[in-house]
Amino acid sequence: MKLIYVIVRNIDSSRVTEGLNKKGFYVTKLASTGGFLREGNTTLMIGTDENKVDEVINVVKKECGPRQQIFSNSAVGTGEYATMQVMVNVGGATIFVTDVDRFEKI
Ligand code: 2BA
Repeated sequence: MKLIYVIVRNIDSSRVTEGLNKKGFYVTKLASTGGFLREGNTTLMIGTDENKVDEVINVVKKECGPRQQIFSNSAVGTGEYATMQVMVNVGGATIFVTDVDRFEKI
């Protein structure tokens, strides 16, 4: 058995959790904080068989893989409104796959 830790941005956590639940995976959500930015993120714990690890990673990729998004920002310049559109990178996840010595539900 494997225990997978998936660290995602808070806004992506519900989509990833729902995607995993729909495929029958059990998920525990932990509120976590990144040590570098000191911002809240979400750590998901998924216990599953070794042969299903790739399926979990594929769901994570599908629901929150790195992607680009157009971000519109309105600003007041010299008495006029200017709308600036920039492409920003969003999404992505950090994944750890660990061995589980023993798993019991009592
Ligand atoms: P990411 O590498 O995408 O990491 C996002 C979050 O995933 C991290 O939040 C941390 O909570 C977790 N994480 C990533 N790699 C980890 C690891 N090897 N062990 C344990 N947890 C890990 P933050 O620590 O707030 O980092 C946010 C972003 O800042 C990182 O995005 C990375 O782009 C940058 N970063 C983090 N640490 C850095 C460092 N020591 N030097 C330069 N940039 C760093």
